[in-house]
Amino acid sequence: MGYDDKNGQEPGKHFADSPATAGVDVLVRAPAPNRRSFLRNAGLMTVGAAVGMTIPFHRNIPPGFVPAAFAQGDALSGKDGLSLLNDRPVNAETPPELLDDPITPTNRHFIRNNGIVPEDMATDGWTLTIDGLVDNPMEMSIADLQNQFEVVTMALTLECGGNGRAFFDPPASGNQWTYGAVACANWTGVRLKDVLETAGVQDNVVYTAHYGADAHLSGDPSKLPISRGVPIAKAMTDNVLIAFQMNGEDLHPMNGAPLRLVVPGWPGSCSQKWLKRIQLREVVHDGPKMTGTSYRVPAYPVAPGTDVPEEDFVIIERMPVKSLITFPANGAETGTSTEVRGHAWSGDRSIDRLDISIDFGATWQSAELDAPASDGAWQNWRANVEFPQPGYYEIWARATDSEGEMQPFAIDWNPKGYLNNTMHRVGLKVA
Ligand SMILES: Nc1nc2c(c(=O)[nH]1)N[C@H]1C(S)=C(S)[C@@H](COP(=O)(O)O)O[C@H]1N2
Ligand SMILES: [Mo]
Repeated sequence: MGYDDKNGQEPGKHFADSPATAGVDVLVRAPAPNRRSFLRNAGLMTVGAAVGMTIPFHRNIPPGFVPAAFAQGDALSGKDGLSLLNDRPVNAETPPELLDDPITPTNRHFIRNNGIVPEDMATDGWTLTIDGLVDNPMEMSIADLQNQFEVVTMALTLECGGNGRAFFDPPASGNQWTYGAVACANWTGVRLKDVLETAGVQDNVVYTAHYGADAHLSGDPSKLPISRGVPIAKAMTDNVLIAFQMNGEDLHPMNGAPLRLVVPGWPGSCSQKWLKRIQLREVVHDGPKMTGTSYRVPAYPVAPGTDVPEEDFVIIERMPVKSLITFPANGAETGTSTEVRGHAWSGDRSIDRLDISIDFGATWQSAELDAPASDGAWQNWRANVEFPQPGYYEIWARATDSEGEMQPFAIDWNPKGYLNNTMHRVGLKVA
């Protein structure tokens, strides 16, 4: 489980701030010959394609090793302003103010990898297998999926189960996500439900098991980095997609090209990237990161720092009600009135109201709230606020969902640092 906790990041480091990488072409850069340079995580095919040349001795290159000349930056190529939390595996989040768009552009969609990205992400020749407890096991190309099933486009929110972990006290090990392991892109694909219905779901099925083409960090081909699943009832809902496009283009290599699952409203880990196989099972899936304490929380509230026995952990299903302020940015200077805006979401539910406070929670005003662009999309909101006089203010945002659940002020602590849905606060200097 050591890899699970791997955490060699530089908190808060802004990728775009690095003079070694900003706007510089991958080929002309000579990276510092340190260990990190040799351990960058990117597929050789990706690198090969990026530089347009073959690597004659490629067979000798160990798994996970990326040629030094191409080391830095390729993992985040095509991404804009993301903060790199870890480079092996690649984990990068988006500062809240860069998540301001109603639909998240691909270049601002976070990246959460558990292993080494596949070397071959070509659409041609990619197959998806549906097997296990089905009447007709299937193996389909991406073209087969497109031809045999209705193709739909939906805006869907993906949030990592560990988003907000950085604020746990005592701290929880793992990627120190702050706010930005969440996004809502337009995904195009076919409904998982339609595919499973064609395969014929047998009566005794309880759970799915998802398999991707990425490799374990150790390079050991007998190990998988992650293989999770969902209860069959969730898999059969209308907004779970097998997606081959993101915002109208091929999937970004780091977001699962050429094929992935998108399971909105549940921990992002359910949304297998580089999807190769879905197996239906008569028992809850037990793949890597399904068991133990991975993506699980204690079945009951615990005091911060409690040592909870493993058998008392339960699998996280829907993600809780949450919101984000995307404008103004934390620390911004404004005049005595400003627009405030952001997004709100709640797994498998809709948002009923979004309130904001400028006086540390004493009084609240409700924001204008849009309907979701589709079932499973976050909801955009905005409000105009007036400040009585210049000075330091905080804007707090608090969403309430369709079941009346409201964001808390304090973290509901759990050992692995999941599900932090506390209110987002933005500090402003009002001039
Ligand atoms: N094959 C595979 N799928 C995966 C992962 C992974 O490491 N490998 N990470 C999961 C996790 S933990 C999250 S939060 C989401 C992140 O999706 P993104 O990188 O497109 O933002 O992908 C999920 N799917
Ligand atoms: Mo995640």
